[in-house]
Amino acid sequence: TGLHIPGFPRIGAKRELKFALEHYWRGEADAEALLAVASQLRSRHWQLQQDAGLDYVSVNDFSLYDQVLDHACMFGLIPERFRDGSTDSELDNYFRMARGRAPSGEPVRALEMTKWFDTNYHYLAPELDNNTCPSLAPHKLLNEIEQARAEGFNPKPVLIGPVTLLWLSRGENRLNHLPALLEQYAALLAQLGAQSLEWVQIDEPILALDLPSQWQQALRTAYAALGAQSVKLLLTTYFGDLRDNLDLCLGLPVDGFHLDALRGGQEYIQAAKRIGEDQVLSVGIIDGRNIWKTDLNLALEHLRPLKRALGERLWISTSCSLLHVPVDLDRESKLDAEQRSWLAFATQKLSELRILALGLDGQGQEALATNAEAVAARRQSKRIHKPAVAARLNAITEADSRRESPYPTRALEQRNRLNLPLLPTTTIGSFPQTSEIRAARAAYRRGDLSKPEYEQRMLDEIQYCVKQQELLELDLLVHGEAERNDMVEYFGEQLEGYLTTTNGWVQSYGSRCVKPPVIFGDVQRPEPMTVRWSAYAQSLTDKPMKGMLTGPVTMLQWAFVRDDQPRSDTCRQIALALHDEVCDLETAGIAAIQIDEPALREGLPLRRGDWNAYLDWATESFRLSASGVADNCQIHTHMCYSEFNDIIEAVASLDADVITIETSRSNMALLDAFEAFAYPNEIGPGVYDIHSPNTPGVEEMVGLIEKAAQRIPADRLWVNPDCGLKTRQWPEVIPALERMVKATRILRSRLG
Ligand code: THG
Ligand code: ZN
Repeated sequence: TGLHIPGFPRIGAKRELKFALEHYWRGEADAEALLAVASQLRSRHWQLQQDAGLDYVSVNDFSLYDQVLDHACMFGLIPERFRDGSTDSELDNYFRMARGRAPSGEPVRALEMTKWFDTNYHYLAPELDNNTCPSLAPHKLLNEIEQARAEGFNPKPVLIGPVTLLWLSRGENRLNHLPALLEQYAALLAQLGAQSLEWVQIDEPILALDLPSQWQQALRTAYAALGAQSVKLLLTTYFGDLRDNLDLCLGLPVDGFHLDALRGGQEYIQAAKRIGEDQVLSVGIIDGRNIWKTDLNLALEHLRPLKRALGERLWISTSCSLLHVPVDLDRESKLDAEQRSWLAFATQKLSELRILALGLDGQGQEALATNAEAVAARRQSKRIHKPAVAARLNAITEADSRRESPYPTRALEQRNRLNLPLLPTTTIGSFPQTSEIRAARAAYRRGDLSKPEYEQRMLDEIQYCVKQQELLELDLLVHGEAERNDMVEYFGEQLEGYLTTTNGWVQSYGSRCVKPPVIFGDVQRPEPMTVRWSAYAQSLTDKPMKGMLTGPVTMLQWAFVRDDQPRSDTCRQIALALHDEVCDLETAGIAAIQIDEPALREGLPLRRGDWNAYLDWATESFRLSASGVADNCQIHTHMCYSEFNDIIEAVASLDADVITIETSRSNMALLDAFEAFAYPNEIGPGVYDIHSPNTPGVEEMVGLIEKAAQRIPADRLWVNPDCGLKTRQWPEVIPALERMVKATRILRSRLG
């Protein structure tokens, strides 16, 4: 039985790669130091795979920034602006493509960053145009293979397949580049074959998507060309079932297939019956997208018949690359024994693979018995099921997710209460997370700062933040969120049914990581979470203070979610907990409450046919959280980097009184969807891009607001930046907001 994984996390159990990268970018370490850390991480991760008894170690799953960018570089898909006149080293040019800057050289527009399928990982989209001319530069891959061999490992290189690579790229008529790209892939595979490598894993995850027929044809063309190479190809799919692409996939002339046995339903069983006698089937039966310990005995029940049918042609694997889970559960010192017994991170999943292989050979009885106990204990744990939560969920009625009156009625009451001017100004919620704030939090975590001292510092930060907003003469204020580490983790720490980790980092993009909390049981709010901070902030000012919450869909989407009930039920439970918080904020005198849902769109299923079912429960959950308040309480929501055209009805069905969105980068083009749909409620299109260090001048903002006012009636228009300000510095934020307020005043006098 072949044992392997499609990929391992590269950030390091202690985020060594993150720190090495950031040292290098700051000029505190040289390239040699960075590359040494990278090399050590690869060795360590290969050693873990070999120690677990895997037959192959994955090579080229490592990346200094992003694996898609690595492929763009390997195949010469490098836009003009990174090719000419640069004196950068190859390494620095790579970082310029990723970040728009490098320790040396001029700044330049980076490649666009976007979501990797439905994960929380972001990749860099290659850009293709008429000047694109694929060429092969495989030294990174070849060096890593050489390193693995020199260190005594058996490498299985991992490649993104040519059709998926084109699909993920930007540019018109991308398929026109396929023939030229295939020549380079063929040349690469020939080189790998000449090195007497046995297997190459070639990933085509787009097989889990709805594919236009020309893209299906492209896959046939591609593998007709590549399948004839001497090196064996393991065509790898993940993240979903293949449905209408299953026949296509199994018909491709490759030497093996990897299927996702978690999200792919029973398709791996069909595949086992249909593959050829000289083809292998890699069954991804351990979840690469979640952190639950696998029920190994159940997995063995599924695998045994396949083993009888396929013998050595059955391979066992994780469903997808382990990039999406934290590295090592052993680094979690604060979890109790029971919680620990439920979980498996990347390193533990390697051991699970080993036990499965032993089990298929009739061995490993002790480990299997221990696993059975752990799985049963989780199922029966008293900490998971809370009858009160179930009862409340069952009692939900249609009215619970509906505001008392429709928007026009609410708007009048809110106008009377809030007494805001035309084009009210506000911000998205967070203000700079200064190094002082982060240092205070770290000291508190270490025990060097007492809880009262820490909380006093946060209150002082809030006071400062409110003062600044008053000086700026903004209209609807926020408290600035100094007390929050992350918009999801912060609430996960306070809700029952969630656990949070101390080191469970997962790469989000480049050197940036998040620690997704784990939803293990019924969710309940033991006590108010934000009320004292918001009430304190409100006590400092006569202007209205906006309460600030993370919405149920985002709380779900950016967490590891329990696998023992539908996600929709878990989402509704979170919504009910947030509902209570919203009501408590209202009782505390907060007149406007923002419930952020940046992850609403990225939660969309990969297949369009599944969208409506998701959007129904997702939008219902939002409304459930928002609908407990009186008409005169104004509900806001915020979404970032969303393409709204295809989900505008769902966005409208949230029925938020005000939505703030990112639009400045698209020069208000995003508003087209809202105009075409005649979006009925209030909108705050962001007038400046907070992700860019240079903010536009007053005239530019006036132009953007005017543009917005051509599409949305001015009495339903707000003025705000396009996202939270926590990544910026106060010296940038103050002048930017000053200009924003000035621009608003100019327009008020023109329109009013
Ligand atoms: N929170 C969570 N998930 C997210 C985002 C978020 N997913 C999507 C998007 N935002 C991802 N963007 C980021 C942006 C910044 C960082 C991570 C993801 C980041 N992380 C710090 C780092 O890696 O240094 C973490 C530092 C810390 O918390 O101590 O800067 O906003 N849940
Ligand atoms: Zn945002």
